[in-house]
Amino acid sequence: MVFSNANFPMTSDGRTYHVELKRGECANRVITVGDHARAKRMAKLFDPVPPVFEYTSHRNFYTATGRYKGVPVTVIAIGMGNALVDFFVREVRAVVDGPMCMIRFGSCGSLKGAHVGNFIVPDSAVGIFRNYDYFLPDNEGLLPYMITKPAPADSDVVALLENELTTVFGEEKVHKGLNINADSFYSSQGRIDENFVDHNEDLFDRIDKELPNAVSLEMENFILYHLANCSTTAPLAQKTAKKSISVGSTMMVFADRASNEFIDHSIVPALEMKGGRAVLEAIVKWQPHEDLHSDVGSVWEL
Ligand code: R1P
Ligand code: URA
Repeated sequence: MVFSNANFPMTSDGRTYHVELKRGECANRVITVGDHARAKRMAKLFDPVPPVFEYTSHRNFYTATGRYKGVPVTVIAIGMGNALVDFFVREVRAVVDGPMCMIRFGSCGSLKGAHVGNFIVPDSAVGIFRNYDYFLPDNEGLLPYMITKPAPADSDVVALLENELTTVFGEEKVHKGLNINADSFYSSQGRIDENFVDHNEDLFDRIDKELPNAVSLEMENFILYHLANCSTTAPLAQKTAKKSISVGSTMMVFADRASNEFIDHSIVPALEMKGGRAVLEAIVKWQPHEDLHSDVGSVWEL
């Protein structure tokens, strides 16, 4: 592929560099997941018509676009961690006209009350990032982990998710609260690894004190919420400060950090199908207040 523009590389037919989608291949409603298998399972729930458009980029972003109950929707598997969220949000925003709704359907660890197989719907997220400077010899006055201020989800998206998931799984299995987005599955989620100096033995005490309403630990939501809150109305007409991405998320509890239980992976496919259907039901009910990307020439055109 030949790319022009080092600032935001694109092919002559408008494919972005990493996600590799062009206009008309991504819908305004997008569900992002970490795992390809989860995305492929969700794409099986799409309507039979039009046929599902599938694309895997050279950087392993997997996209499926189609319709669910007649509404255009995309699911994208991005892999893990903050950097991949940045690629996904920016490159997808660049090829879609109109307001967007982005929902992450992930997995997480739970801190209190939520058991393996339960669902979390975070109304906000903070980041906990390893403070690399602390691990250098002159670390006076530094802490080994940095905690950001919270970034909020959109209350309408949170309510849609909560409502659909509660209907399917029952109130006792759906938990709201603050999510922690760590930059590692290990050190900044308080896991002890004797092969490395991590200085994280008291991280859970710090979380208890500083983030008493935290319910979950995962690796993408803070960046997703942050970028959505920084979004503008470009590329339509001219750039304004108006936010153009509505955002929310839900995660299945894979690790109960209080009891030290981890999910039996044989139950994951069924849980993902049931949860995935609830997420699709939520996203198609999202109400945009402006025109969406034209159907004409798109992969979801009927
Ligand atoms: C770690 O196992 C991964 O699982 C969670 C974390 O956020 C991280 O990406 O989410 P996904 O299952 O969506 O990847
Ligand atoms: N994903 C995470 O990031 N942490 C967990 O404990 C489980 C899933």
